[in-house]
Amino acid sequence: MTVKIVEGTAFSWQRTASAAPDEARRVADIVADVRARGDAALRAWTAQLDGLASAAEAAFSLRVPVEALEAAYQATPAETLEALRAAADRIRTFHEAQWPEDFTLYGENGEQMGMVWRSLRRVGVYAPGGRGAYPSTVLMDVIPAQVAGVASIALCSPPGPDGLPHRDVLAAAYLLGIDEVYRVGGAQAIAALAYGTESVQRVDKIVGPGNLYVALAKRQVMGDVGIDSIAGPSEVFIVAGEEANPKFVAADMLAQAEHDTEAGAVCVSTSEKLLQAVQRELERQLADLPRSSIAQAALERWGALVHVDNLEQAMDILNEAAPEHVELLMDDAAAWLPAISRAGAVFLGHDTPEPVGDYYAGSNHVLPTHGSASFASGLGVHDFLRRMSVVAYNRETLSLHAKHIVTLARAESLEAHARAVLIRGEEESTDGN
Ligand code: HSO
Ligand code: ZN
Repeated sequence: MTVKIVEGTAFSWQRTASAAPDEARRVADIVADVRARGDAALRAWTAQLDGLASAAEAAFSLRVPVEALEAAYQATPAETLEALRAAADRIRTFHEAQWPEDFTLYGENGEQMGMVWRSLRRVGVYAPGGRGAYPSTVLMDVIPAQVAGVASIALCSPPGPDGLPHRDVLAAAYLLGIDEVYRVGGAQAIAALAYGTESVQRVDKIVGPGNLYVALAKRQVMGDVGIDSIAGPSEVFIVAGEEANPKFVAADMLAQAEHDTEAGAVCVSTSEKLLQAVQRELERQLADLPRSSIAQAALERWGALVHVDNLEQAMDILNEAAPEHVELLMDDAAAWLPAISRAGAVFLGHDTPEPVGDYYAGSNHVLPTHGSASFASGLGVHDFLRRMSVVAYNRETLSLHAKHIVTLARAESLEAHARAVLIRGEEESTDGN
């Protein structure tokens, strides 16, 4: 396998997800069934798709008992728990710094206009099973919600062969104090969170990555409930200075590529010599990588080594691609930050490999993929808050503003709007003005 070296002028990276009409129809059926039949539908789909219950066990509880959460926690290696706890502390600190400020403007006629922030009341977190069952993602989804003051958090995750979600997912939930966990996955979980069933109370917003069925279901329920984003396969875009270490570049490309056969990894450089060295390093490091077949498939489809004439051209290609992760493996990395306008997260310098952000720095690893960094940002405290505007007038302010308000109301043929203002001018003021 060789990742080809291409010229920047010939390179484009359009990572749009392909339409999946058949799957979308299946998902629509599942969502409709959960809306119509509630728990009975959840059990039926869970039995069918996750092989959880035989007919005799058809009444299994959808909620995971707290004892099972505790048992998962106890069964998790101490060093894993210690690392999760340390990561959780750092993620909490980073997210606490994100709380936005309320503000009030005082107008010159005595009016007040402000903006206040309020927490969402109830949030659903989806944690994938199988190969994507990452406890680190549970931390990334739950902690911002907790920091934002969300009072009620439910977690859904598909059951494995033992009838329970992945042990480490349960352990991470328990560590964060989450005790409302359902062994339900896929489109049926998203439908349950969006519309509610007998067992699962509906939520205001759903966050968390998932497979194609989860992504399609999120798209279908969006609007009836808030959703974070539709996460696609992970991707990294590396800008390597001539001084970059090819071993580091290759290692960082593989760290993305091992996620998924659709993951993406690109390195752009002005040095053809460096790109050739990266090419050789990729081969060498792939050889003994446990997930080499996944990484190799990803590199074949979405891997590229791009030669550019100058770094300005590199930045143009980067901003056009709007990738999830950017690494600047350059001596003067920070100096190039102002040139980057469209990326999920940026990692500066030779010693900031992206896994630092996946696990430990404290920044969130739920980030916009597939070019959606052109309009979206990574998950954070804001995603669990709402803004409310607040306005306060007194009688004098109202009389001073009445003329324009009445004019605009009548221009829109809304006479009652005009009268709601005018009627106050005819009454004695009760507020001392
Ligand atoms: N790189 C993934 C997150 C992740 N990595 C989880 C390891 N575990 C998407 O940002
Ligand atoms: Zn990762």
